[in-house]
Amino acid sequence: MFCYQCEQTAKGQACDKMGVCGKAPETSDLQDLLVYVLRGISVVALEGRKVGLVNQEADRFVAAGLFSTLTNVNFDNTRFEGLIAQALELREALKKEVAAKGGATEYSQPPVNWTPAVDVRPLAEQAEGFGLDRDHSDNVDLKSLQHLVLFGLRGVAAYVDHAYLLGQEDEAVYTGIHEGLAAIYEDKDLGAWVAQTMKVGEINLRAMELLDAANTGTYGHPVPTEVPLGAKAGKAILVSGHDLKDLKSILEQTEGKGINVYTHGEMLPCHGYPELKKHAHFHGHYGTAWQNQQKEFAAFPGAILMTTNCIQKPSTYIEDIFTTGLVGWPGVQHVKNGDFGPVIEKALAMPGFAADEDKGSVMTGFARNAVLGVADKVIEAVKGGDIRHFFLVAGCDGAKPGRNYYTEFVEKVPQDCMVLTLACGKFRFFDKKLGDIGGIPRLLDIGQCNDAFSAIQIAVALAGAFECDVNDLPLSMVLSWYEQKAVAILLTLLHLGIKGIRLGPSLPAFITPNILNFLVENFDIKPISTPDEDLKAILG
Ligand code: FS2
Ligand code: SF4
Repeated sequence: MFCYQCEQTAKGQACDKMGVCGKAPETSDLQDLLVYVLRGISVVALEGRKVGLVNQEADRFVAAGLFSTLTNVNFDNTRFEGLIAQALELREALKKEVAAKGGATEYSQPPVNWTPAVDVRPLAEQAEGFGLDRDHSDNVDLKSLQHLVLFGLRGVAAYVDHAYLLGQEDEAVYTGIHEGLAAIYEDKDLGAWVAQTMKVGEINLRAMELLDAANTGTYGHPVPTEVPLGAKAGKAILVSGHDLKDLKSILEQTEGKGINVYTHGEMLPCHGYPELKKHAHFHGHYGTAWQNQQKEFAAFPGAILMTTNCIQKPSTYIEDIFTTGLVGWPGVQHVKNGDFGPVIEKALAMPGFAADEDKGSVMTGFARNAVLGVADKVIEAVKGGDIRHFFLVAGCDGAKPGRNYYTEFVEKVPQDCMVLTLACGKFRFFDKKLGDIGGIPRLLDIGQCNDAFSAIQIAVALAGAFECDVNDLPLSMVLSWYEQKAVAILLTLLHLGIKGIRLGPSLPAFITPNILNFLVENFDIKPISTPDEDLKAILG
């Protein structure tokens, strides 16, 4: 195995024996093989487009397949074997369709022609030769950009898949994914690869826009909402991951059954959506970020549903946790999306909370509509000097040390500055009482990592109001990354020309010193230092 796609990669270099996330070598190899076959599908899909053929099933499959390989989504080899078999079938069918339309009949790109050897060796063994360390090029900088594209596309694919499940798609995004996957079979120089990374940022912006339309179009625009952190006596279901549709199904299917539904991790902002919050038994939020789940899930007295990343190895609660959609862990019961009977039965059989627990509350629901609804007030406060600066402290949480920076940073942000946040990194400070400026809360939770589009819209609208460039706003971005959605978001911010981003807790292992220099020179990206130094540098 060779995997270096996330922030916690072994020794800051690569996981080559066992994933720090718990990914077994065979799983990693199968994921690489799946991506290899997906590249083949993408090559054929692009050939198809030349003759007017678009196969939606193949497009959607490539996105779902890529999302499956994102960090902490699926650890189940059987599922990957199934996906690879499905990918091979789709690829062959697509080749025939393209040929029938008068397109290519032969391909030189190896993944279009690869088939498993007909022998007794398990697929996982045959998958060994497809690791990213053997990838593409002897030029480490080219390789770095190629992997930046691939990992960014994994993030894009996550947004695409979420949006598709709620009926939002754009063929141009699928075409962009195919182009990114097929690009390694073209003769591109460094400049062309840089352009390809920006293209990933561009299609990701569209993918995030689709997801925003999907979520707000289906469940309404989030409104500021107080969310209890304690529990209500009674049976309980905990929903984690990011998927709003799964949560809605759970809420509908538990209606009148005496079960209270709780969110975990990135599901917290779901409490702000009118069509979700209207369910009286949608009680509150339990626990913190993904990396604390082993402790938090073990103490939860009800059933747990994992709708997307980030799943970790279940311990004592293995019988109480369920996966759905693309998530998988060997030995964990997997239920089809929307088919949550087993989860409900489990919750009813479990003790639930014996008594009410009051642990205070937090606010969420400050997505673009809510924030822009008070834009006049905000602009006035900036012009009047009451708000000096905005900080977007956003991104992933994670287990590695160094992330206390973000807690300390928010604690030290001066009283006349606002903190906007999104994604699971907020659990480092989400329950801090930061007060308000003229009635506007100083800490505004925009939503999940999936809501980065909302933050971008807020920034763009503020720039419009102040008639300046986003880079000239009194706004600084202090981001934390862990997995590949963060990579996609970063590429979108760069595509939009955003400069001066501070990134931590450590820089990606797949970025070479030359590529880092390029990013520093062109986008003024900075690694985080200490909260004091960074605040001093920003506020001058
Ligand atoms: Fe957090 Fe994990 Fe949201 Fe990332 S729950 S780090 O993969 O998707 O953000
Ligand atoms: Fe290692 Fe991260 Fe890859 Fe898991 S996803 S194997 S922790 S680099």
